[in-house]
Amino acid sequence: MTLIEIQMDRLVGPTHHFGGLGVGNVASRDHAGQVSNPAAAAIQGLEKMQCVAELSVPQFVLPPHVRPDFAFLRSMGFSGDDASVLARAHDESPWIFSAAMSSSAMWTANAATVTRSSGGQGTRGRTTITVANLYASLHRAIEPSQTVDDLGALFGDTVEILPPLCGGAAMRDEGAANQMRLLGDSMDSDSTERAIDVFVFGDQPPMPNAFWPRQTQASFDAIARRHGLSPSDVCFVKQHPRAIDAGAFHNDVVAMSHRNLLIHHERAFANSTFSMQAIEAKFAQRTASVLNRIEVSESTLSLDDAISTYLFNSQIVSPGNADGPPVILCPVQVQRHPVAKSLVDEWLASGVFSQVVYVDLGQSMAGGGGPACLRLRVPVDESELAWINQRARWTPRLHQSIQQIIRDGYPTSVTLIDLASIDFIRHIGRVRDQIAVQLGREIRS
Ligand code: SUG
Repeated sequence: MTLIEIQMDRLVGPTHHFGGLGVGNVASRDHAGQVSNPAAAAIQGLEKMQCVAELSVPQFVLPPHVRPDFAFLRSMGFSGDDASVLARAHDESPWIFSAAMSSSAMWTANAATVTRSSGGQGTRGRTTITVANLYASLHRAIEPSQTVDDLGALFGDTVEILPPLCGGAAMRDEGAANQMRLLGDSMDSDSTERAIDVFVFGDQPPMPNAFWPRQTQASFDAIARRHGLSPSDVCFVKQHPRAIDAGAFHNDVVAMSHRNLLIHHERAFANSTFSMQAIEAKFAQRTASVLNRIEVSESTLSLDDAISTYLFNSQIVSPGNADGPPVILCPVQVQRHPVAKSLVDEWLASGVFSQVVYVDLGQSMAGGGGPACLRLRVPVDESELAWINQRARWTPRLHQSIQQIIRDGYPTSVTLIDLASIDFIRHIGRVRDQIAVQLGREIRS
């Protein structure tokens, strides 16, 4: 039985703004303080979901997180009624204010690490999810509790959802953005897919000079253990410190994978030759098949150009209605870059992909998030698929209703000062709730 890989995207929220908050994220830094367009951002994300769903890939939608996080603001010492909390936080600590307003949960690849274990400890053959703690940055560290609720509402008991790792900075974890699940063609005797999970961390020496690595080896070690993964099914690989320094704050900025395909930049990994041999050997041993690994050299596409185009953050999906090679969804920035585009053309010509779709995600890209950042992949079997909350599944009808809510209620321009208005916050709170209702969620007052 082949598993189906559902795609799960969280809709961009109405407080989407350019706070410059992303640690080691050059796009986020370079756009700090610019005027954002939440309506355009949300429509761009929705249109990407449409593209995926029209390839007959099950696409699910999560509602934006509730923002601002008033409980967080109060815990930071801003007291009084909601209007005073807003005003004080905005005036006294724009950084904390911006974090409490952030729509960063839209980058769903960071929501969790997802495995389908062939190991022991009662998790065999079951999809297991650890919600990421996102401890590396303030605005993202406030995401996990709502994410736990959202995943529970979406999946019920269909998958096992584990709480974020505790342990503070030593256990900082950014989820599937640093995980590559590689799949062989064959199955085990009990119909479990043969797969290995590659976990990519950044915190061991030699360390980057400019930026703090966001993922620790210890966190992935713990996740592999709690998910019951057997050592023969996992590889731990270190990010290249120069990649982190150039702005590859997550592995999925310099490497992409889908089933038995791994495409990466020459400078994605430390000790690259050794690490890649280890992955290939483990993949061959575990899956009895050969990994299709494509390395893009620095002389072909520099690390800086890889990061500015987000080529490696393209989203790869296998259409549900056709056999054959997968489809690649690339940011339009790839199409505009002659070398990056010629690489995609080469991969199309050689049959690595059957089709390319260029997507305009300008608003998300300005915060450092491309197509792959916006989705979490979750493998499920057919009966499990039927148990997922179908109200949250993308359909043309859901698209229409959400699009209408965005057009009627989302702002088209936002800077930090706009977010300090209590009337504005009450308005966008109602708009966010309308979306949640469309997705089958109950609204708590
Ligand atoms: O964590 N940007 C996100 C981008 C996450 C991209 N995800 C993956 N690569 N999978 C981050 O840095 C920007 C927020 C701001 O600038 O206000 C931000 O959080």
